[in-house]
Amino acid sequence: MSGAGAPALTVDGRGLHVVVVAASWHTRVMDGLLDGARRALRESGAEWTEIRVPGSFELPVAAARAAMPPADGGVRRPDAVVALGVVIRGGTPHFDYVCQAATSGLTDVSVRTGVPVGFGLLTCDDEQQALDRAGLPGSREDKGREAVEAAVTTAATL
Ligand code: DLZ
Repeated sequence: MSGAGAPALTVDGRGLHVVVVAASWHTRVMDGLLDGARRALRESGAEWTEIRVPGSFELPVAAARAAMPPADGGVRRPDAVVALGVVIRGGTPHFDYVCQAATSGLTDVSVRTGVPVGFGLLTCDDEQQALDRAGLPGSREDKGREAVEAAVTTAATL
């Protein structure tokens, strides 16, 4: 984890199954977030599957489906979900609506299901802010990794 006051986590995901839900807007940043998440999952020993959706607005419904699979579908309920997306401010209030919907929707999924949801949604004023946090070569931070570390640690603790 990074930032003032961030904890150093020991991340052990052995025996855990994680679903990564990822939006598709802003390809370069998303590639960084996904690679950071994959590296952290691999290092933790967790198994994972990935679901891609078009935009960040669609992250909550994908997280809900993942956390609440149909009872008779033969699908294992995951131990954690990790949501990855990037929203960049434009010239209209659309940014605020997408950020608010994604944030409250993901919180709702987590609290209602009891499945930890790692919050890897970047909400940025411009692309450079997002690239700085994308876990790419030259980035200051790796928010994909951080979202995995938080979700896996919480799942292993509960
Ligand atoms: C429409 C839209 C816009 C303008 N910007 C973004 C963005 O920066 N990041 C993102 O993940 N999604 C964006 N979207 C798409 C919405 O999330 C959503 O996919 C559409 O409104 C269709 O429901």
